[in-house]
Amino acid sequence: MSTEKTAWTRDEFEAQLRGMERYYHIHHPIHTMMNEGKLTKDQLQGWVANRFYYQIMIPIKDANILANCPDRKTRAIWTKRILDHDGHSDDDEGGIEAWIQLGMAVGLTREAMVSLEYVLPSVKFAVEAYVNFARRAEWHEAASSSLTELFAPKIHQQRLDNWPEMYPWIEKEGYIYFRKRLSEARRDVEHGLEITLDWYQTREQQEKMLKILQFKLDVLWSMADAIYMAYVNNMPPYFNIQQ
Ligand code: AHQ
Repeated sequence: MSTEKTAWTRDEFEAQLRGMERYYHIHHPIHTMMNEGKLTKDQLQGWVANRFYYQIMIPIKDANILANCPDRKTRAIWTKRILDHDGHSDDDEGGIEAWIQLGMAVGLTREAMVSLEYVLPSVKFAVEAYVNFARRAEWHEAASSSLTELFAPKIHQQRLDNWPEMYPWIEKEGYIYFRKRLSEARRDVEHGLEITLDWYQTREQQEKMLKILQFKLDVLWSMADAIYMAYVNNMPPYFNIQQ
C-alpha cells in the first residue's frame, strides 16, 4: 500500500498556511506590549529604527526574486513591490521614505535612521538571512516566503486603531506607512498566494512550503526577540558596551 500522503486541495493548503498565524510576530511580547500601550518612547523609537533595516532590504530581496524569475508577467507584477518601497515618482516617494517619516514622527532624526547606528546585530542577521534566502532559492519558493503578509493587515490596522490613543505624542505623519501598507499587503498577498497555490502540487512540496513559511516567521520573530532583549530587557548590544 502506498505510504505517500495525498496532496491537500487548494483550499486545504491555503488553510494550512493561514493556520500558521499562531507563529506570527503579532503574538510576540514586543508587539503585545506595543498594542497594549506599554512601550516607552525610547522602546518604540528602538523598534522603528531597527525595523527600518528590514524595510530598506525588502526591495533588495524583491530585486533578487526578479533576477531569478524568467516569467515576464510575474516580473511586471512583482516590480510594483520594489516601487512601493523605493517610490513610483517624485510625488510618491514610497515606503522607505514613509518609514523615515514614521521615525521622525516618533522623535528620531532622519540622519539617525539612515545611519543605521541603532540597528542591532541580530536584527541585521535575521534580515540578511531573509535576503540571502531570496537570492539563492528557486524563485517560486522565494516569492512564497513573503506570505507572512497573509497576517500583516491585522497588525497594521492595530497600529492605526490603537496608537493615536495609546501614544498621543506620535505625530500624524507616522501613520502614512501603515495606511499605505494595508492595501499594498492585500494586493501582494493575492499575487503571492496565487503563485504558491499553483506551484506546490504534491503533499511533499506543500509541506516544504510550510517549512519555508516557518523560516520567514522565524525571521520576524528573531527580529522581535533582539529588539525586546535590547529595549525591554536593556541588554546592551556590543556597540553600546563601554570599551
Ligand atoms: O512593511 C512590511 C512589508 O513591506 C513587507 C513585505 C513582505 C515581504 O516581502 O516579506 N513582508 C512585509 C512585512 C511588513 N511589515 C511587517 C510589520 O509587522 O509591520 C510585516 C511583514 C510581514 O508580515 O512579512
